[in-house]
Amino acid sequence: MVKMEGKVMLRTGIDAGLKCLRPWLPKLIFVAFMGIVMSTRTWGEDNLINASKLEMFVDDLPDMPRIKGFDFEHGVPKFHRDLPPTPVFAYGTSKHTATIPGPTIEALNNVDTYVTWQNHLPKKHILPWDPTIPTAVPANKKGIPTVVHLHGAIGEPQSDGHAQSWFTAQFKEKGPTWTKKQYHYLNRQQPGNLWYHDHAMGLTRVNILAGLLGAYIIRNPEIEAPLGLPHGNEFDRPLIVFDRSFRTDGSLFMNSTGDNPSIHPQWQPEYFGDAIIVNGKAWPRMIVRRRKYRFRIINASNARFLKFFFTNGLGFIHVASDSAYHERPVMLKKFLLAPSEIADVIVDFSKSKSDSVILGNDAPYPYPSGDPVNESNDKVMKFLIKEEHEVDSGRVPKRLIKYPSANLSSASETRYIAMFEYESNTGNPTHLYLNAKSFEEPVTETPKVGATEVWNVINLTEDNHPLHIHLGLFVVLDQTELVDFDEFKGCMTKMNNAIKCQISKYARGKRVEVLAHEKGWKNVYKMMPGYVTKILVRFSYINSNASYSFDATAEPGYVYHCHILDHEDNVMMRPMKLIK
Ligand SMILES: *[C@@H]1O[C@H](CO)[C@@H](O)[C@H](O)[C@H]1NC(C)=O
Ligand SMILES: *[C@@H]1O[C@H](CO)[C@@H](O)[C@H](O)[C@H]1NC(C)=O
Ligand SMILES: *[C@@H]1O[C@H](CO)[C@@H](O)[C@H](O)[C@H]1NC(C)=O
Ligand SMILES: *[C@@H]1O[C@H](CO)[C@@H](O)[C@H](O)[C@H]1NC(C)=O
Ligand SMILES: *[C@@H]1O[C@H](CO)[C@@H](O)[C@H](O)[C@H]1NC(C)=O
Ligand SMILES: *[C@@H]1O[C@H](CO)[C@@H](O)[C@H](O)[C@H]1NC(C)=O
Ligand SMILES: CC(=O)N[C@H]1CO[C@H](CO)[C@@H](O)[C@@H]1O
Ligand SMILES: [Cu+2]
Repeated sequence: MVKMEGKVMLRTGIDAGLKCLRPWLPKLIFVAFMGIVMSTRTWGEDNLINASKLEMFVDDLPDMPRIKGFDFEHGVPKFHRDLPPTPVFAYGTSKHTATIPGPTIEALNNVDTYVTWQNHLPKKHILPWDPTIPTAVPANKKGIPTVVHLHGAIGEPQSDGHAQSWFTAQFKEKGPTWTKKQYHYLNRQQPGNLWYHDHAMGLTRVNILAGLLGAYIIRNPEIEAPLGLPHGNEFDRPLIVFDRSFRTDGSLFMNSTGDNPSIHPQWQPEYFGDAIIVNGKAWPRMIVRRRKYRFRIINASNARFLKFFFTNGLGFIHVASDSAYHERPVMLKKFLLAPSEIADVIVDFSKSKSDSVILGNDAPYPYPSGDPVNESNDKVMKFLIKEEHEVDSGRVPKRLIKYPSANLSSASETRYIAMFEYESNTGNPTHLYLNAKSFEEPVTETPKVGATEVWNVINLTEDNHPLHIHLGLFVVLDQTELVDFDEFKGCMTKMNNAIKCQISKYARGKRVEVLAHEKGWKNVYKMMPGYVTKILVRFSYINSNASYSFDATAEPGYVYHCHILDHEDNVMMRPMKLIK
């Protein structure tokens, strides 16, 4: 069942020797299995684990198997030494090798990857979901719809994992835009960090919460090897961070009662778990050598923002953000990661004055105006640093990779994207829309292939929404506070037209600088409440002047959406269709 041609060649990633193998490197083809590890449980609220009773830093940080061809010993997932095994949905190449997060897929620039994503999920979900929000429901009501999106990919629409391209087990039932079984990832884009995850209409938050996510790395040894960054499986590690709550029997807990149950029986506007999980373990520990490491940190939380720092003052050297390298490394003591944002950092443990250090988090939740962190969610993981000093082969060059800078005068179109949140008369959120439009309304964003566009994202809500655009990459130009906000919001609520509401009259408040480590090309960015964020979106490669190697105008097109999964599902998401 598992066909993995090219596995040996893909084994060591950035090996200089890889270069000469490339001409005959075959494509990587494999079948990904989405399955469940144990039986289902009830959705009740009794017997919740108080996560602060779990001792921290007792489990070793796992490294997910890499789809490159070595075996991984694997049992039923346990999120903590003192928790019973947890039923999850997991990706893997077989039921026995499935892990949460799923295996890390390593791809090479210009080497195509073909994946047949098979659905082996059970008939019933292990988490509560809500049929009153626009949701993929198979006609025979049997099986769990799923579809896989490769976040950060510049690829064909047929393999993009459109929310309506879902399918159930054995492809028995399919969503309206389903096109094919075998997805084709072109990997022509710049080297960087992507991740794959479920994207089924109305089920993304629960399918990802259940475990359907994993890392995907595109490498380009010719460009990356000369940088000399720490590399190899020991020193170059994905850290996939998310928060989860558990019952005493080990099962995942998600509230089955909505905060507005007469309208939406289950949906809540944000999921927060009270245990912080890294690579599938709650507050793990990792023994490190006294040298540099590279961590590709993916925030795979539904709604929790994370603000990372080291308790002993150790810094991070940011080398890339989302799927693209920075031009120059950026030194930071602290940084904020929204859901689905990726920080690629170098940490030099030889600079540590102590022999252990905790990676902490102090982002309030919901971000930015929610509760402060407490002593359980203010910690992420612990590093135990070996005593011996050693010669460090890894380095951080002064210059990384330069891509074309944002050129505002090349923009051919200006769009206004307003974020709305609606409330019931009890003041609880009922749904969120982009441009006051449901997902079903006809497509309004139709960029030309190769175009550069200005999108003014107007956040009329109280939350910070991480906006993600499929296919396109963008640069954040500026963030300007809206003055006389209530007046402007009143007009927008009535007319939903930023120009008629004279946005230029209101967008003249405080300007917030874009931080150095967020100035490069991104695919998710935090849209501040009460601000207009101007981004320059590019619908072409940044690493070459070639036009897309696929037909980006094909059906079913793409989407753009808020990456707080609970918002995306209800339905802060709109279609996007490229045109010629
Ligand atoms: C969990 O335990 C901690 C410390 O023992 C306590 O402060 C906290 O209130 C408890 N939380 C709940 C929800 O019971
Ligand atoms: C921290 O907050 C979470 C969620 O609000 C709660 O469940 C947990 O018990 C708190 N922990 C402590 C130690 O107070
Ligand atoms: C579940 O949500 C309901 C409605 O918002 C709330 O009343 C209840 O306290 C929540 N339960 C837990 C365990 O958080
Ligand atoms: C992860 O993303 C969520 C949702 O945007 C965000 O609330 C949380 O702070 C992020 N966590 C980290 C560690 O970046
Ligand atoms: C910016 O775009 C304009 C219009 O396409 C072009 O004339 C100009 O050369 C570009 N500037 C740079 C620095 O690339
Ligand atoms: C793209 O074209 C520009 C202008 O002709 C050139 O300066 C640049 O080097 C090219 N970029 C790549 C990646 O080939
Ligand atoms: C109505 C509303 O949500 N206003 C918020 C807009 O954003 C500012 C800045 O974060 C908040 O202070 C307002 O409460
Ligand atoms: Cu949102």
